[in-house]
Amino acid sequence: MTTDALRADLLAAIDSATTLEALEALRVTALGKSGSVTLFMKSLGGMDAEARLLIAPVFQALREAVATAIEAKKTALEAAALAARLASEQIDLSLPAAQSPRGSVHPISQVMDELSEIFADLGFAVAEGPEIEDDWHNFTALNIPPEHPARAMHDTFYVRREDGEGERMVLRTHTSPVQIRTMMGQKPPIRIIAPGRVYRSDSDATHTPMFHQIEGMVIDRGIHLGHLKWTLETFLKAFFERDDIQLRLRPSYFPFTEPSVEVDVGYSIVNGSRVIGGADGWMEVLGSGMVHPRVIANCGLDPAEWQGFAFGTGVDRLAMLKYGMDDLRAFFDADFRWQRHYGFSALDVPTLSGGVGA
Ligand code: 2NL
Repeated sequence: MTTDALRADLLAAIDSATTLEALEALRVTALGKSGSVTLFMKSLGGMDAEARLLIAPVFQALREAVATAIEAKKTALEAAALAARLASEQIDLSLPAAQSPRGSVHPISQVMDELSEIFADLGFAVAEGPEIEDDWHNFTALNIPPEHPARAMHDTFYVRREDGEGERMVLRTHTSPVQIRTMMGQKPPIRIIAPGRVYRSDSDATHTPMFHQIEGMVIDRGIHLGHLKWTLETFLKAFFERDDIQLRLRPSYFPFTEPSVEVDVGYSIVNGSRVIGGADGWMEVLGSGMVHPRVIANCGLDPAEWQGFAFGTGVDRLAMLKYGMDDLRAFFDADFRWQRHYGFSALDVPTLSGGVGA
């Protein structure tokens, strides 16, 4: 074959290659060790010097033309492959979200956000602390010394360190240690809420080993039961979004408050189930009281100068009451159908102006 014919054949084959693999096979056939172009180059060695001088530039031009054509085709095929991949991986960010699976805000998160919004408006900051606590912050500082019968009431989970060294820790049984840490760490006046996970070794239809609590505390000069009652009434009206909320305060006992007050709220029966508001009966929703002077002293404050009130309640229970769920365990089952039914839109941020749950 003449070099002109070979050149025409190879350039046509290169031009019609559709994949990088086919092009590479062509390169080997032409420019490889025993490729057709290579064989022409090798034949130069058998020529006399005069002929070689004449013919060598022709062969070199052939090799150059084929190599250049392969390189150009390779670049084009690679560009086409990239364009195809980009097209197949394209996401249309303007597609409506309703066409994709949607997440939702869990009712517990929603209620915690509502509570934060309501108490922020009353001047309370949100405080947080560790879920693995030491005995002093969870019990002793709260006027629950070792051997106190209230410790048995708490069904505590104990955490032993692997190395067996140091103090035995507990999973906090309430969020009160957060208030203890706040009193130790900053000067009054203090107005905080402490929402979060708490743990008790208890499990049945109405108890889960992990649940959510919110506590609130005010420490200032001249604080009395009247401040407590007004705050709880204002909070409950905002949370349940109605004005006909009736409170009944009953004397009670907690080691960390004196006096201690249990708060019942009036409910009415609507379509056979209890709804907060009205006065068909009373339901217990909060525990509270005046912070025990010994707790204030344990945190390094003078109880003659500083007084306070505190309260606590279950977030899961508040959510069930407000949004009409009847089984606590469904909260933690991660059942997508339940979450879709009871969940909230991520864009539905609670605001006082919108009615908190709106
Ligand atoms: C309930 C009752 C309550 C408190 C929590 C508290 C915290 C400190 C000092 C005094 Cl640091 N008290 N918290 C007070 C009364 C009741 O919770 O039934 N919780 C679910």
